[in-house]
Amino acid sequence: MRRTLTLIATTAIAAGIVGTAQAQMHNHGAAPVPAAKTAEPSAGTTGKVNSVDPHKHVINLTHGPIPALSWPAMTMDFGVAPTIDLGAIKPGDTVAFTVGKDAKGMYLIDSLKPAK
Ligand SMILES: [Cu+2]
Repeated sequence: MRRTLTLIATTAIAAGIVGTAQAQMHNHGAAPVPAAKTAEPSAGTTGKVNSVDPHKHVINLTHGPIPALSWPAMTMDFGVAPTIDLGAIKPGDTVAFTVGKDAKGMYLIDSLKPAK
């Protein structure tokens, strides 16, 4: 029962994201990083896949808010860590993912798995 309710809630949230989120211009990658700052833990949420570019290793997601990063829900392109296989990811999939930073301090998806 608890699992069923969670599933319903998750589905409702996902539907809400699709219904309300709009593509936005933003520039997460350009945020200044204080030199003394230590590595942040990855922060995650779920999102719906809009497109996958396996050659550039980029996916476009409509994702939920990520409070740990102070990101609102939005639609955006994400670079994906080279260790992640994008072969099984298709437009329309709902995925759970976490966001970290690469060696240049750019945000990228560092874990990704199907979510229901
Ligand atoms: Cu974003």
